[in-house]
Amino acid sequence: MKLSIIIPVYNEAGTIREIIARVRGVQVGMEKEIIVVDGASSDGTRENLKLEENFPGTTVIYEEKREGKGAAVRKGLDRASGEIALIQDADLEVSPEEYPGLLKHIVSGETRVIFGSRFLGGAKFRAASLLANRIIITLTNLLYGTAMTDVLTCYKVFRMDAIKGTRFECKGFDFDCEFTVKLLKKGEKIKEVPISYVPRTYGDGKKINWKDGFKSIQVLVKNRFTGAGA
Ligand SMILES: Nc1nc2c(ncn2[C@@H]2O[C@H](COP(=O)(O)OP(=O)(O)O)[C@@H](O)[C@H]2O)c(=O)[nH]1
Ligand SMILES: [Mg+2]
Repeated sequence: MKLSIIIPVYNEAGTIREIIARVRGVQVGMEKEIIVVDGASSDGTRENLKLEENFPGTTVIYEEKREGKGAAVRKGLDRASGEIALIQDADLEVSPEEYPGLLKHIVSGETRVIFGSRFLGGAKFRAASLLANRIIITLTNLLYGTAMTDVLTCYKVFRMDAIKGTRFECKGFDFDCEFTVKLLKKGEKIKEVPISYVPRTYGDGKKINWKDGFKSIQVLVKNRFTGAGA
């Protein structure tokens, strides 16, 4: 089996090499490939990626212009050759050392889709982010009859066959909601396990904002009332 790790990155020169090194270092009991998708970074991230792109098992896609995290993840998924995929942000908010704990539930055949839940992990959120996350989670559960505890988590791990035939269109941070609800609509059971999470600040380079929250809400509502599996 092979694990494809997709890393969307935009202007993370300070952390991109460290996160790649940590991803390479973690033992997951299967082959790994790393696919980095750079959204036309301008802060030295590209130069850092040049130093990483020739390592075996590493692919770097350089976008000509920034299209959003969702677009980057989707491009990465198109290139993935593993049976299992995992999304990894390029900041240091979550820890690659948690991969084995996430993967074991997929490898055992217990589930095809697993989310790392920051809420189950007891993470401390900043007030605005806590409110936005809670609104998205509550709305998801109300509209889709689920009991999810985290939706916007970056740690989404899944067998590629679980998304086969599913068409995604969101390009920004709203992709997280689209991904979640399209799988739910297909009848996929999403299992959650606790993960640790150390939020960074906008000063540290956080990019998600309120506009993304509103777009995400639209995606949740729209997909609830359009055709099954659409
Ligand atoms: N390629 C690409 N990556 C992006 C873009 N916007 C954000 N990212 C990356 O997506 C990840 C999540 O971004 P972040 O601001 O930390 O959002 P949060 O963790 O959801 O609050 C980071 O690795 C960012 O560098 C984009 O437009 N293009
Ligand atoms: Mg982040």
